[in-house]
Amino acid sequence: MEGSRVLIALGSNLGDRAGFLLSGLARLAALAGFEPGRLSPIYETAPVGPAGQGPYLNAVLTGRSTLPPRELLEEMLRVEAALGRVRGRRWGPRTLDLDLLDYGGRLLAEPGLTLPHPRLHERPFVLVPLAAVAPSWRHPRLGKTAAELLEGRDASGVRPWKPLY
Ligand code: PH2
Ligand code: MG
Ligand code: MG
Repeated sequence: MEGSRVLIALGSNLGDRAGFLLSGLARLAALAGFEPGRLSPIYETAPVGPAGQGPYLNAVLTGRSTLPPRELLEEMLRVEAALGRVRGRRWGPRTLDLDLLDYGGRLLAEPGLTLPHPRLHERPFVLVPLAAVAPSWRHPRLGKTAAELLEGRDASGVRPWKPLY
């Protein structure tokens, strides 16, 4: 497949967290117009946002998309909904969150779709798996790699989760 290289962040902190991440991956892989590349290791991460929610599992997936960014995003939202995502508080607990981090290095600022993802550069729970799976990727606006963006940040809340095999 041709298409554009994309990066997707996966997160879950409710129920069978690893099951949601892997079901999300399987549903993304089944989309016409999206081809998965590599999945990072899974990390267990301290929740950022409202208190009283449990720890997350987070990972980052690389892939290629022939769907344009908005259509890919809509498919991602459908996958979230199919896996039981109910939208509540901003940054509150969720069965599956899929965030489009980057779409071929494009810069975009539209309602509901900012590229690259506006907070990725300040979130160790994204940067650690991103650095593991796409070490040479550069932030299209800031010009730094994920490893460079991580420098000086406290990533102590991000720990490797138990290996799946
Ligand atoms: N996602 C959020 C809010 N807070 N914290 C962690 N550790 N991991 C997440 O994926 C996460 C979060 C909003 O999407
Ligand atoms: Mg998110
Ligand atoms: Mg989201």
